[in-house]
Amino acid sequence: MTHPLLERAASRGVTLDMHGAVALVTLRRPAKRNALSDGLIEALRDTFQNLPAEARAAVIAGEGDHFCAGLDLSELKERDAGEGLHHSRSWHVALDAIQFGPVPVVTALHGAVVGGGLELASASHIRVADDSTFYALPEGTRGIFVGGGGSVRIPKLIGVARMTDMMLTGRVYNAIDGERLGFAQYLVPAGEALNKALELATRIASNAPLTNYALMHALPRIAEQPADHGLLTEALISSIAQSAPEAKARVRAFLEGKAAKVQKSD
Ligand code: 1HE
Repeated sequence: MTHPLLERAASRGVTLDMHGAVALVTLRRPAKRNALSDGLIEALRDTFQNLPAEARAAVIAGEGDHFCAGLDLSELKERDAGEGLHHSRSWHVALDAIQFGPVPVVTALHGAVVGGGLELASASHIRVADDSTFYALPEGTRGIFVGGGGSVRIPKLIGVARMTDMMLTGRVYNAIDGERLGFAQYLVPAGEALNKALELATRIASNAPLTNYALMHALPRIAEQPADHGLLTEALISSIAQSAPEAKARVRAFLEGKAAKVQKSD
């Protein structure tokens, strides 16, 4: 039986469909370019906090011509400082549920990936963009600031200077430049992002779960630790990962000539 919170999420515009071990999570508000209302943000949170146990990886996609137009500006009303703080924190909870949830997440990008839509994409682990994708942070020109974790996550992808430029000048990056700068790790022809994201997620789903866990939960924290702390954390997490029976079996399979070799890429 479906979890009641997943049913509520679907009624609010976030659906979940299993493709084998991959949970496909789709924003379904195309008439409003998947603008993120409070209801949609709560639905994303509930979905990622209640993924089916059989999910080993996830994909986020957007219905219609655009991935996501960011914050639902029609809900941007006068908030006092405390209300603004809690609104921003509610985005942090939802996007943390994606970045630090149970499984790696791939986003399939197309069309507008702007404002909060870019913040959402930045919380995932791999971004696949198609040729129609464009990236912008219109907050700067709308007199507001990022509030969904963008100031923490986006500089890690493209650097502080480029994010500052985007917000000060309203600069828009196209799909080719976006991949070159680090927004997306993959660039595919228009209409192909979802297929590529599902293909990658299926591959990720076959990894040893502890390796995926280490990549999601340990690597970003190690990268922020002082070097000597990071090296100790690395030693701890790598010793945990290699001790799993699955790791032993995979290494044995290679040594016995039963596992794939690393192939030179095209
Ligand atoms: C919206 C939104 C929205 C569209 N909130 N309703 N984000 C922005 O500043 C981006 C604003 N949106 C746009 O620039 C454009 O809509 C798009 C480039 C994304 C798409 O253009 P287009 O021509 O395909 O669609 P449209 O005709 O502009 O929009 C279709 C409808 O969606 C229209 O409503 P309608 O009732 O007139 O049909 C739009 O009003 C509506 N719509 N985007 C509300 N964002 C945690 S802090 C994060 C802060 C931010 O994200 S700020 C950036 C907000």
